[in-house]
Amino acid sequence: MVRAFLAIDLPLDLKRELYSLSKIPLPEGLKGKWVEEENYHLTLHFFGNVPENLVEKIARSLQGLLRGFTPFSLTLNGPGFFPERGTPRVLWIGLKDEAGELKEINQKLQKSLKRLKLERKERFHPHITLLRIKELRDPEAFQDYFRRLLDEATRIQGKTFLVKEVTLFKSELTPKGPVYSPLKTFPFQGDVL
Ligand code: 2AM
Repeated sequence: MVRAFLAIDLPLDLKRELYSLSKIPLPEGLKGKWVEEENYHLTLHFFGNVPENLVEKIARSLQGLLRGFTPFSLTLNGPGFFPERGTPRVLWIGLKDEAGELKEINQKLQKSLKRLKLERKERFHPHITLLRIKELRDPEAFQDYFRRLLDEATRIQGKTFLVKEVTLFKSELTPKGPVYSPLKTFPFQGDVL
């Protein structure tokens, strides 16, 4: 079995900037794990554990659905968290998909998942996970922390980056954290403007 997900990897300088947000100290009563700098990505779909022979099928289908896309840019938006109600579990930075390319990829992906009889996801909210919250004992301290994060993130909000490819990753869970390695990369066609 392979734990697989489809994602957009990010430029190194952007990863460095995102990681700088991790320097804000977590308040007492908020315990979490900041995503490792090299691991930031924008998940397009999490396949979960799939048999090896299905990975090849998925890759062929992705090749087909991603054909025709040309490089496009995305813009960093502000931070947010999931779930919106109740105890926050995941803290992230959102993305503006101004040209609607992510939406289009997602629509094609959902059709392809249906054809492959794989589980689909109704809602797609483009984000880059920053912190996975393990324990939150003081909601007010979280609000303060989040306000500080909103403030700090204005530095990087509005930054754009070019998406030139999409990658099918393998995720291996180790005691030191997840290790992501590319299984297959799908470069977009055409010249970069
Ligand atoms: P995330 O973008 O919200 O962090 C690799 O593990 C990626 O797949 C993670 O970044 C995570 O999404 C997503 N992922 C991991 N486990 C998942 C699950 N059980 N359901 C949905 N997505 C998951």
